[in-house]
Amino acid sequence: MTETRIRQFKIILLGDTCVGKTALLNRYVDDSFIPDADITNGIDFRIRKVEIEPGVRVKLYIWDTCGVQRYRTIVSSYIRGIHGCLLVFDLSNCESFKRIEHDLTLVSEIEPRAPCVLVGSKSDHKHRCVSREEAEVLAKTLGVPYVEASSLTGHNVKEAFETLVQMIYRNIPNAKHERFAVESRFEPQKEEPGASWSCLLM
Ligand SMILES: Nc1nc2c(ncn2[C@@H]2O[C@H](COP(=O)(O)OP(=O)(O)O)[C@@H](O)[C@H]2O)c(=O)[nH]1
Ligand SMILES: [Mg+2]
Repeated sequence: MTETRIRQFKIILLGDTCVGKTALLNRYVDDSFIPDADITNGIDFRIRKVEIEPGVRVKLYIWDTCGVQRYRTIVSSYIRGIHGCLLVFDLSNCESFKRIEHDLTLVSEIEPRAPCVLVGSKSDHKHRCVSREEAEVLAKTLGVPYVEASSLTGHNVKEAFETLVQMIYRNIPNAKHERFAVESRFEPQKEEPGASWSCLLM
């Protein structure tokens, strides 16, 4: 009988406010899109289980941040202990693209070994201000993969998350032999796929 080992990966979504981080997470976990959903207050938390290769299942703990600069210190504390990061910008918002290096620097200072994936969100948008070429140049400079995705249509959302998951998996020494446990100060109460947990910042 094939042994199914469960690993736990902690992932964080970073990027400016309103770039579509929560929408990416909702699409990935629930396969849903809620137009004009509530703004993330502080930090939210979702879980999804995936099978990354036959017999190897991973439980993803995905932290969603609010993107507001004044929460930088709090967000920094959530970056500690992460295994990977999605750096999200909005293809129709140039300012959000300019912020990417800042977010990557934050991750590199705290978890230098954590792989990151650059995500250009809202690829369905008619009005783009960041071209694919510009984003690919930045990704190459930063040494990270680049994925364009739309939570509205669902295009490439799974690919964005699972590119990162594969990088994390390959990053773990002896990944095929070791059980890999997440170190988290906040364990969720519910553990079924799609479970949510949130921390409201006042
Ligand atoms: N057209 C389009 N709009 C999106 C997409 N993703 C998010 N939005 C919209 O962008 C706004 C901000 O999204 P949200 O996920 O709350 O951004 P967050 O602050 O980064 O979490 C909302 O009005 C969403 O409906 C997308 O893929 N396409
Ligand atoms: Mg949000």
